[in-house]
Amino acid sequence: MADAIDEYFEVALEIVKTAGNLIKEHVDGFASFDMKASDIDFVTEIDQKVEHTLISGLSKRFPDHKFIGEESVAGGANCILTDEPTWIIDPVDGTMNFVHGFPHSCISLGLTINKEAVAGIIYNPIVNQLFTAKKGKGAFLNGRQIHVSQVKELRNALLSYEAGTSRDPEKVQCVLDNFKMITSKGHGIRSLGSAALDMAMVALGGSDAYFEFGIHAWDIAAGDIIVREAGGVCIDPAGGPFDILSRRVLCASSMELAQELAKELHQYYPERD
Ligand code: LIP
Repeated sequence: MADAIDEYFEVALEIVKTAGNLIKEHVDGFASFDMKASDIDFVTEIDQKVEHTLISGLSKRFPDHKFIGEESVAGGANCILTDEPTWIIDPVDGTMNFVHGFPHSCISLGLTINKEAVAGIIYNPIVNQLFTAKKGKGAFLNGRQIHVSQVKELRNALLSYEAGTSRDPEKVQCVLDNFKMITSKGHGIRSLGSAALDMAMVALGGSDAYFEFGIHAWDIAAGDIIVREAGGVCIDPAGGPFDILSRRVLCASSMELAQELAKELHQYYPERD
C-alpha cells in the first residue's frame, strides 16, 4: 500500500505543478468570474481549467480512481466518498483572493483510501509554497519537514478562521460570536481566505488552530493529512471525530487545545456534502 501511495503521490505532484502555472499567470487578479451558491462564492475559468488538468492527468494514469472535484460537483456531479482511491480536488482554494490579486490561493489535492486521507498536496504557486504529506511519512514545506507548534492553551493560541461564502444570518451571527470569544480568550485572529492554507499554517506551526463551518470536503482533504502528519489533530468543532463530509472542521496543534476550543466555540451545522 505504501509503495502505491508513493507512486500516486509522485504522479499527482507533477500534475499539480503543471496546473499551478495556470494560476501563476494571473498574479494580479482575475476580473472575470461567475457566482455559485451565493454572491460571494466565486468560480473563474482558471478554477475549471485547473480541475480539468488534474482530473484528466490523474485519470489517464489511474483509470480506476474516483474524483470529487469542487467544480465538477458545482456542475452537477455527485459528491460520494467510497473506499476506492479518491482524489478530492479544490482547483483554486481561495478563489476570492485569486480574483482580487491577494496572493494567497492554492491548489488543494487530497487522496483518500478507505475514506481516510493518505496523501495531500497544497500548492500556492504565486509565492511558491508547496505543502505535502503522505501517511506515516511526515509533512513538508518545500521539502523541509514541518511540525505543529507546542501551544496547548487557548490563552496562548493564535487562531485562524473564516467567514466563508454564505450570508445566512445564523452563520453570520456564529462568525461574530466566535470573533468576540477569540478576541476575549485567545492571542489573536487571522483570516487567510483559503481553508487549505489555514490548515497548512497550523501544520507549519505558524498558527495554533483553525476552524470553519461551511467548508467542503475539497477544502480540507489535503489539509487533514498534512496537519496530522505534522503532529496535529483534526476533529469536529464540537469535540467529536472529524467527518470530512460534515462541512465542519477544527484542527489544532494538540488535542488539548482542540478540545478547549471546541468547548468555547459557538456552533453552526450546515447541510452535509
Ligand atoms: C473557500 C475557502 C475559504 C472558505 C470558504 C470556501 P474556494 O474555498 O478558501 O477559506 O472560507 O468557505 O471554502 O471557494 O475559494 O475554493
